[in-house]
Amino acid sequence: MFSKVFTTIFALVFIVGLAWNTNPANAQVVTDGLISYWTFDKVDIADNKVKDVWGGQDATMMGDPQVVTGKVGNALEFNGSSDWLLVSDNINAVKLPKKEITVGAWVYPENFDAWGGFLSCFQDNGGFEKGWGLGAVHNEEGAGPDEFSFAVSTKGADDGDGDLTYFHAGPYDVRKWYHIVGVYDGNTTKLYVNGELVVDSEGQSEDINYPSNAFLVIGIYKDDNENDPFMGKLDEIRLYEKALSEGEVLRNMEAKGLSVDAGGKLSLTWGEIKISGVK
Ligand SMILES: [Ca+2]
Ligand SMILES: [Ca+2]
Ligand SMILES: [Ca+2]
Ligand SMILES: [Ca+2]
Repeated sequence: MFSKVFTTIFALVFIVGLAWNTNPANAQVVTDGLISYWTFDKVDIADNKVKDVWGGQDATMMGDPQVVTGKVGNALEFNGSSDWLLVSDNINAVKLPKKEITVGAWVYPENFDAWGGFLSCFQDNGGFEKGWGLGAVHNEEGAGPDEFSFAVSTKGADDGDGDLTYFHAGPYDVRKWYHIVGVYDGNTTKLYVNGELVVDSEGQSEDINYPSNAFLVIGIYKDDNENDPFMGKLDEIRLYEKALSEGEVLRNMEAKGLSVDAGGKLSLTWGEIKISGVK
C-alpha cells in the first residue's frame, strides 16, 4: 500500500517535472513556505466567500467587489469606498509568518491613496507600529509621488512600542498591472516591482513584531483607527512564511496558478499531491 502510494507520487512528480521543463507556460506558483493563496478566480468565489486555495484561510467579501478579467484568470475589482475583504479580525485565529515573510500580488490601481493596502496585518497608531503591510503610499496627502510600499515591524527595530518602516519606490502609473512582492528575511527588507528589485534595506531585523490584535485584510489599509479601501483590481495574492529568492519572485510572476495540465491529459494540483503524499 505504502509503496504503491509512493510510486504514484513519484510518477506524478516526474510528470509534473516534465511539464515544467518542457513548457514554461505551465509555470507554477512556488509552494515552499506558502501559507495562503487567494486566486480571485470565479471558481474560487462562492456567495461572499473568497477561497484561500492553499491554506484554507478564506476571506469574506465586504461591500460588493466585482469579479472581472484579471492578470491570471479572474481578479476582483474594488470601488475604493465600501469594497474590501476580511480574512480575520482575530490575529490568534490565523496562521501568520513569524520570522520571514513574502507578500505578493498583481495590482491594478485606479488611484494611489495616501495609504493603500493590498494585503496587511498591522496597527500603526501614532508611535505604536506593529505587524506588516504591502500596499501603496502617496505621501503628504496628495502632494507626493504614487508609490508602492512594503512595511514590516520587527523585534530588532523595536523602539518600545514597535516601529514600522514604510519602504517605498515610485512613481508608478495608474491603470496598469504591476506584480508587487515584499520580502523580509530576518535582516533585509526588499520590494520587487515587475520582478525588479526597487527596495533593499537593512532597517529592520529579527522576528516580526506583531500587535496583540489586528485585522488580516485584503484591499484596504485597516487598523483600529483607520479604514482606507483600495480602488482598482487585485489578483493572485499570496502570503509566505519564507523569504522568496529573486528567482522565485520571477517564477511567481510567470506562474499561472497551482494547476498542471500536461497536454490536456493530466490535470492535478500540488494541493492534491500534498494531501496524498503527506497525510
Ligand atoms: Ca486570478
Ligand atoms: Ca492607524
Ligand atoms: Ca505611526
Ligand atoms: Ca514606535
